[in-house]
Amino acid sequence: MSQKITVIGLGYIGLPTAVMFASHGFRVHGVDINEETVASLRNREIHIEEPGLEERLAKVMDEGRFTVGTEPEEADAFIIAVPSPIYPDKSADLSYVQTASESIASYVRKENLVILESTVPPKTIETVVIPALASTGLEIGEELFVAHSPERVLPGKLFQELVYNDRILGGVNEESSRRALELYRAFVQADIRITDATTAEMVKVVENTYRDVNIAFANELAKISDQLDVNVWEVIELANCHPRVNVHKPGPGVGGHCVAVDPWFLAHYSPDQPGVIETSRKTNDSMPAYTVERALEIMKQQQIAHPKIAVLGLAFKGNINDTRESPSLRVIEELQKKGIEFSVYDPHVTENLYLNQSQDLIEAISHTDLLMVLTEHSEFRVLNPDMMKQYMRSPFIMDTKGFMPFEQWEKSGFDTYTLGDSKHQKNDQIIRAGYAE
Ligand code: SAJ
Repeated sequence: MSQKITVIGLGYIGLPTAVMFASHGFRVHGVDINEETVASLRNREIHIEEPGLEERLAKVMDEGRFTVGTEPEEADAFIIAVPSPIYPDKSADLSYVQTASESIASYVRKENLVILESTVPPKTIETVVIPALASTGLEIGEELFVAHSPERVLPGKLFQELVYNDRILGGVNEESSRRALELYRAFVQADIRITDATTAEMVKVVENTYRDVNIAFANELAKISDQLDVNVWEVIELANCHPRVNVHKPGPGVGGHCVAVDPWFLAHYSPDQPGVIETSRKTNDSMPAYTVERALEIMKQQQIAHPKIAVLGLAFKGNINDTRESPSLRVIEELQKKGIEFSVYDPHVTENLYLNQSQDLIEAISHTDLLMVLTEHSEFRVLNPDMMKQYMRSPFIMDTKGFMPFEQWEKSGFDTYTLGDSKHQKNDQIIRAGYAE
């Protein structure tokens, strides 16, 4: 009989991970508290956009290797992959991790393995997960094995990264790490590095904090460049020619449920208040308002008294439909606060979140004065500027992600702008940087 895994939480990480194990010889039972999610999964419909997920899900369900429900089932291993958001005061909300850990306690048996995949503040296993399993009466590390195995995968590339990214595993003792390693070897083809649970918790948070601090640096450079009349994209591209420099890209802010959230799990421990982590968070959070300010300056320079802005992109990054913590939502809030007329279009976000959101590009851009590109969707790169110009009231475009082929837009008569380039240099003078992976 093959081994069985119960996965708690069928979201962006839990569902693909469950499907991955099911495709590698395990019987998997997926659990979600959301009945609608469970019902749609039973119909093989997925609620998240991830290449390859739908096909794989259908296959493992047809083979009877993957079942879903709202209640856990007994298994050899339990994987917890639930959200770990922050409260408005920026402290960690571990209620989902706690509830999930408690929910499996009555199904856990001797010799089982419990793995936490959710990103959490250091010491969560010790202070939340283990206490929640106390009711099992099992001795942790001897009869019940517990480990942290933080997910490190990028939405949109999940099925590659699950296999080929190195994985960090931190058990509460060596035997827990060893058992977790055996499990993940089923599909991980990269290095699996073993450490203790608290170090693993911290490593994961450090990775996203590194990214946030680096992006904040790039955003600060963009603001400085606007004052110095230099082009930040050129500055970063040239600085990154140095073999030991890797400045990330500026943009309208940092979104998603990871990079914009996880740094807070560390910032609270910093003896310097505010330390560099908190300051970086604040810099990145200041970018949506800065973006709107820049857009309005451009409109003023162009003597457009009552501009209408087309917001292109609601997702927090390119080619996905995820709007969680998206800077676009904050940009729209700013526009609303300032009473600026706008429309919204995102080819990946098929549900209308705003009254003035349209699923039709032409309708969204008609009679607008400025295209404000906030997300690097591939669809935007191949827009036809001649066609866009026909429907717009004025030919202005602001690309906050530095990825649009401006030469083409300029040929079609557009004035092109980005962040961190107030002098508005023409494309032939600058080097356009590729998007940092
Ligand atoms: N961004 C910039 N400038 C950049 C890079 C990104 O402004 O140079 C913005 C993006 O537009 C986006 C935000 O940052 O709004 C976050 O995007 P991301 O691609 O950095 O991160 P996520 O949230 O999609 O995924 C991250 C990844 N972490 C790292 O790369 C260290 C991923 O590996 C993690 O699994 C994921 O967080 C997670 O779940 O923790």
